[in-house]
Amino acid sequence: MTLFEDLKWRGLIKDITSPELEEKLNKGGMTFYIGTDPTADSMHIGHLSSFLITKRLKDAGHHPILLVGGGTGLIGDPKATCERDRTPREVIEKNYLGLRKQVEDIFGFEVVNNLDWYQDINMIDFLRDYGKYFSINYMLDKDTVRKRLESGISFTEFSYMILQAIDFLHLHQTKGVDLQVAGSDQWGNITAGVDLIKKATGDTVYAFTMPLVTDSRGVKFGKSEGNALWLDKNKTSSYELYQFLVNVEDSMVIDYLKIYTFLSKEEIEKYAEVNQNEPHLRLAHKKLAEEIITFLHGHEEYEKAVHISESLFKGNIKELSKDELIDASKNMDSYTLDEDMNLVDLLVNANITSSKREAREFITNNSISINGEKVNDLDFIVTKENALYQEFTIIRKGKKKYYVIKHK
Ligand code: 545
Repeated sequence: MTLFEDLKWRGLIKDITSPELEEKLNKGGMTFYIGTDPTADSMHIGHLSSFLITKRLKDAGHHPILLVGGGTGLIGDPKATCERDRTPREVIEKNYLGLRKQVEDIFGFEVVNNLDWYQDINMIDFLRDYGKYFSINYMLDKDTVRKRLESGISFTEFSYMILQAIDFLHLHQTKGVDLQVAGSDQWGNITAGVDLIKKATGDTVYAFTMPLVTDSRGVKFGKSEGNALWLDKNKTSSYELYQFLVNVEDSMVIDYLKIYTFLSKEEIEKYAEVNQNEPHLRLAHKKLAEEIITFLHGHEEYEKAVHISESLFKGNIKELSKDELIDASKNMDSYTLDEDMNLVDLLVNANITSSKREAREFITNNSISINGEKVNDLDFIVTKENALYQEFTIIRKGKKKYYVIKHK
């Protein structure tokens, strides 16, 4: 398969500026860029799909440049719904540094900051040298802007597309960038750049966007969980990522292997077959988790996540190290205890059972384990000194449900 056929097969092409881009992509040798604004100091799993494209294109002989918008971050890309709050400069700066480090660590590609060239443009130059190329009708016609006319859009956010267009022009003129890639929400901003470059230099440049990745109900990938799934393992541990990935819908797991891994078509088709014939083995899910966690954090992090998952499944709490226990507990309902407490009272106070009667029932029929040991003594006292690392008591109810009791 050619690169373009591979991208199509993986469902990674939504919009494309012109058909001749297919041949240019297959030939290799284009310098391209993708940008991200510092709206947080880490990307989450929803952003990863579009950034993985940079490695796919690099592996096919193209040259990637990553842009972190230290300048555009100060302006704010208009959302379809409402005006963004103006983020304090020091927050943008902190997020910029976090994001820049993250993309450098994960991808290792050249990173640029558009604040570097904006700061040389004064207001008169901006209006004369760039504003002149943008008719108001053209700008009002962009989807995001049009949707915001009702609820209102500031001149600041209205102007955002001009900044992203200046980036494309600047990178085209200084680094020979002929291609910009992004998720589908960026189509208006990207075509503003394509059109500016045509008007200002006569050159033709290219772009393609990727579809938004969702689950079968249309919910953005990774958003179905309560908490965001960050690419920073100090925010979202490999174990939490593992739990999410091994539990994605069976109907979606093969699509996610296409989008989020570099497995070949043949390998993915093998996983599709086993996912069809022996879904209970969850081999496609485990492979998805292995590929993403290994790409992001290294294979030993994946092995640690598997170790935690297997220990919990077997109930062998005591074989977990302290930081494995901390990672495991992030997925558990928790309750803080500031004094030793009778188990029956604790089960009720921590909402593990709905009544004392139910608590006694669970204990009597051996459904409660404390730190991996079955407990059926109704007078059992949960104490800080018996806690793991004097800090955690792990309660298992039945086969699957875990709770962490944190001792003050
Ligand atoms: C700025 C200047 C440029 C080119 C691009 C930009 C950023 C662009 C934008 N992109 C999105 C973004 O999300 C916040 C990330 C939080 C860490 O806003 N105007 O910054 C997302 N982008 C990745 C994909 C995207 C897009 O980072 O393109 O579609 C999400 O998958 O929403 O010269």
